[in-house]
Amino acid sequence: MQAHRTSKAKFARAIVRKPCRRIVAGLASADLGKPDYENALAQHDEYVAALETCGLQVTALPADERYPDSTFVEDTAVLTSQCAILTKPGAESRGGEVEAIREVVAGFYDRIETIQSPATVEGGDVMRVGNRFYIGLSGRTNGEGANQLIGILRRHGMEGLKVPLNGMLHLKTGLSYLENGNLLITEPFSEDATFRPFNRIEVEKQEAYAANSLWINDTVLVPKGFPATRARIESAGYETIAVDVSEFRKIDGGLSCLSLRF
Ligand code: CIR
Repeated sequence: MQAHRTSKAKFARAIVRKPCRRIVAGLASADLGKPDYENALAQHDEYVAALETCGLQVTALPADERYPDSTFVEDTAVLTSQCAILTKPGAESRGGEVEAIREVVAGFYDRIETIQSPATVEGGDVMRVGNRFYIGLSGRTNGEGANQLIGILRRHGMEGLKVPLNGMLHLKTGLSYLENGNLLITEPFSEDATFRPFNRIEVEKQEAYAANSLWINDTVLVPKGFPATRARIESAGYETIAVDVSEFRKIDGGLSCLSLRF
């Protein structure tokens, strides 16, 4: 693949869901403390404002108290230029979130596909590069899930490629495609031949969280507090907006997880 020849995505819309009070019970891989609900709400507002600054029309769904992690809408669907694919979260407590997003997605897409059990896929494991989708094999996305997703993508004229992960929550925990052939990359992937064709922008170990940055129409949202990564992204020619997502970080959430862009 010639990374620099991939078609450039342009997004017009985003779907987000307000954090619920039960966000304090969200899944967490490390003990970074519980998110503060009020702060999470304020940070979410700031995030939505940043999306709007990038020109997106944002559909904001109400909080859903049934699911503590429901603000991380990215994991519930893979939205492509051809179809929407509803996922099957690997985290049991998150299964019901997909039904809750189906109707919203149906308002924007005619063609809706669904990942079927026992397959599991979470959107955080799916990184789009033009018509190719890199799919992380994680604790949340299994081989059967990747296979089903690849089958669906093929039927719609796109392709998928599996990427084995080693202990990382999601693929996009450690990689973000910034379009124009530029890939933000962390150490576990630096030597991976799969990503050699890209212009790689390395994220230092101590700033690894900032590997989950978000390209939107040529601006890159970067989590607040990671100056080295922000400077590198700016050196690559992008405008950046720093967004404070520290409350979401406590439960392994980042910038990409908080929205579906299309
Ligand atoms: C979870 O463990 O499912 C949530 N606490 C965090 C989900 C983050 N989602 C993402 O990176 N796409």
